[in-house]
Amino acid sequence: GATIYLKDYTPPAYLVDDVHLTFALAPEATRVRSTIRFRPNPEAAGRDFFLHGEELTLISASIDGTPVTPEVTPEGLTCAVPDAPFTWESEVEIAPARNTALEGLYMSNGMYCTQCEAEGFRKITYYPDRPDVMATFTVRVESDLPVMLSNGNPGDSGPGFAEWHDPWPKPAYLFALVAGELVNHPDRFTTASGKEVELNIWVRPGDEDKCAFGMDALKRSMKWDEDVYGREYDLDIFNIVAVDDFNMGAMENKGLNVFNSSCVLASPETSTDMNFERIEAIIAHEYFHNWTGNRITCRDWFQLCLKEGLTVFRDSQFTADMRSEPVKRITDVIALRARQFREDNGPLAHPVRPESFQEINNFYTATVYEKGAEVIGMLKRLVGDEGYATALDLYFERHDGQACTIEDWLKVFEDSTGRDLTQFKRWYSQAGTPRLKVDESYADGTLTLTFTQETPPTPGQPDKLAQVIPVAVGLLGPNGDEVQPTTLLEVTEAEQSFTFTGLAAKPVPSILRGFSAPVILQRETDNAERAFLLANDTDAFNKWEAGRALARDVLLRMLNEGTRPDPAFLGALSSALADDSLDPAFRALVLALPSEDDLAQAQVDAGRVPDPQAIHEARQRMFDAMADTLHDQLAEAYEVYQVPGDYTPGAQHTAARALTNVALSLLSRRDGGKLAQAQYDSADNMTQQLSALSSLLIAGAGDAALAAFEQQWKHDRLVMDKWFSLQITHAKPAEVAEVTDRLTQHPDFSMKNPNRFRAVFGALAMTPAGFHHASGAGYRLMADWLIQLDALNPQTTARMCSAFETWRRYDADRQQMITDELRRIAARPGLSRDTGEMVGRILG
Ligand code: B3K
Ligand code: ZN
Repeated sequence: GATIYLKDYTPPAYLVDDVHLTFALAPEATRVRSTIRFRPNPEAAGRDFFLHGEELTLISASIDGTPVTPEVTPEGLTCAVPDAPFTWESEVEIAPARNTALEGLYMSNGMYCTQCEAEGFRKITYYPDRPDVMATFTVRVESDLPVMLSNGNPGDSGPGFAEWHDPWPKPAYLFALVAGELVNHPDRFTTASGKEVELNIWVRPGDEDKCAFGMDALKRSMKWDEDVYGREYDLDIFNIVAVDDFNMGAMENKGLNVFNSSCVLASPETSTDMNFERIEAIIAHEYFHNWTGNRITCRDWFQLCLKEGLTVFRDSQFTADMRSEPVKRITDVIALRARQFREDNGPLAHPVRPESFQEINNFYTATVYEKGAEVIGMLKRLVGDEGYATALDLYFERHDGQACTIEDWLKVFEDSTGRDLTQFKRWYSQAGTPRLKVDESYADGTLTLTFTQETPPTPGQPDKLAQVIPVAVGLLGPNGDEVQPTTLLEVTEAEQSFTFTGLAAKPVPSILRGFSAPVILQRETDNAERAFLLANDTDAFNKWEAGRALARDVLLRMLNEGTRPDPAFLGALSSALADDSLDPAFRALVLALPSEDDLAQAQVDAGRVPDPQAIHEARQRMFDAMADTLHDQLAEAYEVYQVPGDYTPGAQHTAARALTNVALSLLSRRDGGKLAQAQYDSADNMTQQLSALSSLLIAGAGDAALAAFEQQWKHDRLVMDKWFSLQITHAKPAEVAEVTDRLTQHPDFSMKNPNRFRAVFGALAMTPAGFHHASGAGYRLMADWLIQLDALNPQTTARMCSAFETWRRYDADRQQMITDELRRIAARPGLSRDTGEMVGRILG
């Protein structure tokens, strides 16, 4: 495919004042009529007129009322046009019922819906489909369906039609249309300045009882954005729609957010605590985009992190405020390491602001989103909370209504704080995770910390320059008291020292508190010191981090030296578990061992070739040792932290359930599943039911419960997704591929529904000992199905190719098997650009 470069950006030849669209909906033959007022862009004089358009049948076109015959290619059309303002009209035909790619206008369970970001609008009509062309939209939808929605405020409506007008200029990627037999959960919100806003969550009949939590999360988000960022909502109505067939989580279309139903529908009976927290975060994320994304959008797709990094950062702040700040930070870092560090360490590594792409949908990545958010967190740490608040006010004031770049974003911080961000900007252009080594020396009351930074080469970037790394440090005295509260060091050089003077004794440093920068910290230390920090650190993140490093070290020694589970580690866990002053959620996190994938990467970092089976077994042995050693404490915690009364999804009850369910999973290794069966039988919410089922599977006593679960929930697609996943993640490594294969033959398996496909093949990819089993059966099965899915849905296929991104970690046999499969995919005739680009990059 053709590669597109950031350096080649040119402004659009023609700008759009306004757009009128009429949709005559029909599954096989929808007619779309557009009337678009163009004017030449003075900044791009003399350039040719081009409209994007793909998979459209052009019926007619005219300019200022005179029919024209444009030159049409598979990518779009060109046409001779006046060098003055003119009105373009066209009519095209499209077939939403045949759109299985779920991009553009498509159908899901009889309902029409759209997904336009990044470049889906060109599958709806001919248009300059680029984010720096912003226009007001007026939309008329015609059908006999009862509910017809689009962006903005409602206009006229009557039998067979509905009109919408969006007064805020927007790029085409924020366009949306929904029509179907939907029912709504209504509510209202009054903004700080007294504007009344009508709120709706639209769902399929039968799902009305799963909207209340999402609605409450929406109202809390609206209030929070007013309180914390001074941002009010700007239309008379805000609609959310739940759709079953959706390629990702949700979409921030102006005034009409479209959600994967898994990211909005919630009820205690069908959703786990984790589902509730995720739904709350995604509702907030999409709502926050109204200012960071919609009112201020991106000039081009290379600037994607401008809206995504900032909006992820904002939704993390929101969750931290709604729930527990330390728990949110720890879980964010676990996810960052699992997804973004993994990406940065492999063939798909790319900068937060990529410089080239073939298919932009392949760059909605952990790097753009999560590292993009980390970069903003660092900026905030460097300029301080007030500096950040002032800069954001200036950003909204200066750039409202514009399509912006990272340069615009950084200039706002430079102008409002006076800080030079030239070096900081490298965080946007250099890929890879910096390794930050720290050496310490102590003499005569002075501690010297010497930092050395180095970022390994990544594809296309052999050499890296030093970055500015904010390092939050605190010092603990030998008795555990804090002798130096958290202070921020700014490491700007390849090697740089800092001193702390006037110390009474050699302290224990706590470095990179709060995970103040997305780097890999390398420090010579021992497990006694790690245990000391786990017991004494006042920084919750580093306290957890010490326990995590301890666990990793102990597991690696079991793997590499054949040692038994370390009693000192078990003792440290026991102390943490016994500490009632600690949040139960924190204790649950301490009891969770590093993942198999984490340990594989740790092996690679230590210069070894990971053995997925051995890693799996070491972890199982450690869990067994925990079950034996901590038995009485676990049994007690299981009793003490049971949540009485009705289910509520708040942080406190969630935390208690997290602890009791970790305890249950460990206890179930020794009681044949007795306790888990009791919990299963009495569960009145999905968190308790699913944890019990998972523990029964751990105990090897889950068959009856699995069958009962299926019987109980076979009518509920979202719950059944869990049922599919759980069987794969709990299968024995040698049986994982077989179980996966068997589940694809289940009557409820469908490739057309991305949630179900991910429930099965995402689970396979996330079960390393099974996926990487020496037989190669996991690889083959994955490749077989990705090839089939690509013909229907390139976007979801391409995303799932990242299952193979770690192939270079493994032994020669596995490398051979994986690359054979990747080449088999690549050789497939008619392979999509999306998958072709991913497979090409992974093979390198
Ligand atoms: N902006 C959308 C993602 C669109 C993905 C296109 N492949 C959701 C979000 O980040 O809020
Ligand atoms: Zn987003």
